[in-house]
Amino acid sequence: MESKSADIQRALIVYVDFYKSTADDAFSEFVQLVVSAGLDVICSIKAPRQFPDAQLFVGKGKADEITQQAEELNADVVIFNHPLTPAQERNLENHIKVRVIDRIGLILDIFAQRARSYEGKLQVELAQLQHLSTRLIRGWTHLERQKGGIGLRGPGETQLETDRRLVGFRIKLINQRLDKVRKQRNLSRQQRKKNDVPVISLVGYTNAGKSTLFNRLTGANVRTANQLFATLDPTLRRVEMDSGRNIILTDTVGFIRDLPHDLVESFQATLEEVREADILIHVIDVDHEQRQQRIDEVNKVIELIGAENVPQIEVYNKIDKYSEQTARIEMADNYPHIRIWLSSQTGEGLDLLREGIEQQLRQDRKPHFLNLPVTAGQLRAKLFDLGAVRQDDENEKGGWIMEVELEQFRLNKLCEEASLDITQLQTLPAHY
Ligand SMILES: Nc1nc2c(ncn2[C@@H]2O[C@H](COP(=O)(O)OP(=O)(O)OP(=O)(O)O)[C@@H](O)[C@H]2O)c(=O)[nH]1
Ligand SMILES: [Mg+2]
Repeated sequence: MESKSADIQRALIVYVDFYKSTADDAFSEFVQLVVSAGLDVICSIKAPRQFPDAQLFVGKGKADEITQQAEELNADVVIFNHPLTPAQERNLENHIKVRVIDRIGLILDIFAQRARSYEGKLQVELAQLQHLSTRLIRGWTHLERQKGGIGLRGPGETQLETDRRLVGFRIKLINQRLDKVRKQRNLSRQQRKKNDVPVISLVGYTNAGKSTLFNRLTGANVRTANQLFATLDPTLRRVEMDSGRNIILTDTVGFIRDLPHDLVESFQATLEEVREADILIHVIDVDHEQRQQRIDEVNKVIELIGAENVPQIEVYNKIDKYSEQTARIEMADNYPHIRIWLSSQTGEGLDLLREGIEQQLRQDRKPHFLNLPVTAGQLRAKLFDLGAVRQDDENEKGGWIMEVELEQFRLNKLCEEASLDITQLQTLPAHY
């Protein structure tokens, strides 16, 4: 395929398959990633292997084949579907004489193209610099056709030729700036908590339909696209529910299998919204063959950021693609999660979701009876701050015996923050 625009880069993609079983889905996802980065796939080469070669990742014969194809087809870039070590990347570039990008470099490039907010840009730059710092030693002079474009885009661009020390300095600076943003975020979050506005965060695999659902529920106009990582920066909107209760809904970056660890680290600030949420709406593409695998991947990231105890509403989205599917609500396998089948596109089943959200919010707020030791003064003060205390008496040991009303999830979190074991504190109403 001839590319029409001079900006579009011609990519030769190399798909190395260690697993075979997941091959089809993983391959098409890889192609989708490359296309989402705005590249033209001119050729794909598959390479089944048992384990990666230490020097070239693929075998010598395969590397020769790639070199020949890249030359013949005039490729601008060669992209691998796996992470490469800095040495492998360098060796491959020496061999092929064309820029080589690995899966992480590719995802980082998409992120750099999408980042709009100050915070988003900082986060991407941090991840790029961390990725880069291990690669700086190789230099860039071994490539003849060096130009901009993929892997050289975004905030990290000017840093390419500087040395490690400077990069380290820059990383420190960005971390300081991100710290500031994070503090600001914490402040507004505390304010929201005080106002008792529950926060509900949309999470899910990339392209599952989070932004489409967000727009449906809020009337907002967040960009949606049949593209991986269409959304990068988080968006928050206040929504009034039928009962008159306000909630805050957040839309954010999607997840993908083997999300680079550095990336999750740099996106901590954004993902904190997820950890601190009162409810997660986990959006799932019902249409997808690898549905369960994707659900597991998302739950893995949720665990990684410490949000595994937040109650989930599982939304099975895009039911309009199947005539036999109808909108419905059911209990999920893992209580207290519920599952709702709907279509964000047609709006069918949206009323069930609204109802489910209200149900979940009501259900979660219930009385707890606590027997607090004298060392739990701070926890007690926080419970008062939240307006959760119904009754409060001293116990015989100088501590307190209390009745409080709040969400189980919030209580768990407060106890965790105070390093107290909730099971040791809970008591029965009869003892009260
Ligand atoms: N048929 C159908 N398509 C849908 C539905 N919901 C979303 N889509 C399509 O799915 C694609 C992805 O939708 P988005 O809302 O951008 O997905 P996202 O989860 O925000 O994706 P990222 O931001 O890239 O992580 C778009 O082409 C939508 O039009 C639905 O209910 N039915
Ligand atoms: Mg989106």
